[in-house]
Amino acid sequence: MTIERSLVLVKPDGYARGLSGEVLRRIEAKGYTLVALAVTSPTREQLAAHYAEHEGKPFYEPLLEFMSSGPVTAAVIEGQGCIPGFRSLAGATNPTEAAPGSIRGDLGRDWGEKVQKNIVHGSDSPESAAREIAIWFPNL
Ligand code: RTP
Ligand code: MG
Repeated sequence: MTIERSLVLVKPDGYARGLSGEVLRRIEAKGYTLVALAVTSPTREQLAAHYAEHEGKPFYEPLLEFMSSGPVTAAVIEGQGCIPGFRSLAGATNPTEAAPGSIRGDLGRDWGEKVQKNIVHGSDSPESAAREIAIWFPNL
């Protein structure tokens, strides 16, 4: 059986608010393992590859601008079911709607900006995880 891996990002809003440790704490408290960890300032090329599925959508340019606005904490996590498991820890995309108890529900809010600043990213499928891990951790 292959153990599942997911790519997690603490986005620039979460990094700037000093929430990297809190996000990593919740991942470890859940029982997932950290297998790679880095603070990095992504290039436009990296972000375009990461968000290729959203190219052409109205929030695409604001999203790339936001994701370029400061460092991010990138992690690869591991554990049975960690892809849906971390999505569940993260909560709904819109922090206003995200359930209390989730990262976005507990720590996020609407800041009245063009793009939803929602603290974290998590891979949404095994295929996305493999693709995204190769973008952020090419040596893994
Ligand atoms: P993520 O990929 O970051 O884990 O979030 P997600 O799956 O919950 O959301 P997705 O639909 O993949 O969108 C990617 C990111 O784009 C921003 N977004 N803003 N209407 C908006 O303002 C809007 N829609 C999406 C969010 O930062 C979202 O996480
Ligand atoms: Mg997504």
